[in-house]
Amino acid sequence: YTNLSLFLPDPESVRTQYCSVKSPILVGPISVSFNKPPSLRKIQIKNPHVKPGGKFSPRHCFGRYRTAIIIPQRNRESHLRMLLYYLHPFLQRQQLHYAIFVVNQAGNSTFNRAKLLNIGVREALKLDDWDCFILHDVDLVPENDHNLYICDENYPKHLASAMDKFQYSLPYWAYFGGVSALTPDQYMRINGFPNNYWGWGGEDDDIAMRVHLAGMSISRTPISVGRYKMMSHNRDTGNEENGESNHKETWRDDGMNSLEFKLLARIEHTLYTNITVDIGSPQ
Ligand code: UDH
Repeated sequence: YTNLSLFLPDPESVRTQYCSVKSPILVGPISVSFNKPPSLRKIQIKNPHVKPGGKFSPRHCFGRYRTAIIIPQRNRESHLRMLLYYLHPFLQRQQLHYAIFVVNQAGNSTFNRAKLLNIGVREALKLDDWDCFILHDVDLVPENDHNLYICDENYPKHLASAMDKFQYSLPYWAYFGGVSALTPDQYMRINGFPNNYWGWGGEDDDIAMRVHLAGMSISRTPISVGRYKMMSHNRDTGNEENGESNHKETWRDDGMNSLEFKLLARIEHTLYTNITVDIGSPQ
């Protein structure tokens, strides 16, 4: 899947040096409002330098950081459009070399967020040698572009530290849901995410537990910038509460080393790479 065009010089770009460590074009707080979701065409027009598959490299300097955004998704197309509308300009202002991958669960069996994220990581690695994976819920939009979508080299990082849904603070101290950032090395050290968490709730706590069991801590974006607005939604059908406790004893056997799925399609749309998978159903 390696797309050579990503590495060939863009004839319009003039790049002689690396981008600065801190992007000079950040704006800080962003006003986010969820009116009618824009069409993909409109988003495309506003982001003319995004390449097929949702790939981007800064045009006037070499991006220092290579970031893959991975979004698990089923039946949330309007949320996806709204997120893409805000996320592409946000990532471009951060001067990242990035691509957006949407992992779509086919069929109607119970939703499995964590397994879709594992698949996103595996598929993203076929394209590039990423420095960082951002695991991103489809309904959360960042409200401050100082919330950098790059990894902390020491520890997995939790980015969604202040969601409007939780009055812009953490719902509980160990919360690791919504949006997080791990380097490929950190992801493999925890054996990725559990594949057997079907339905709503709990898998993010299991992941936080894996981080600790693998001898790491969690770093966090300060709540002053880790602000997110959530698009309101009802509980999805096929994502019933699972009521499971954590699976800490199985983390070494259940994860990237046991991941199985059927790749049904991998398509480079104008604003993102869509990966459709059959992940089976709970045993
Ligand atoms: N998702 C879909 N389709 C579905 C279900 C979930 O796309 O049918 C994806 C989507 O990216 C969503 C994410 O999975 O943003 C999380 O599911 P959710 O939106 O139902 O979760 P919610 O926003 O969770 O309700 C936030 C609070 C978690 C509480 C912490 C428990 N440990």
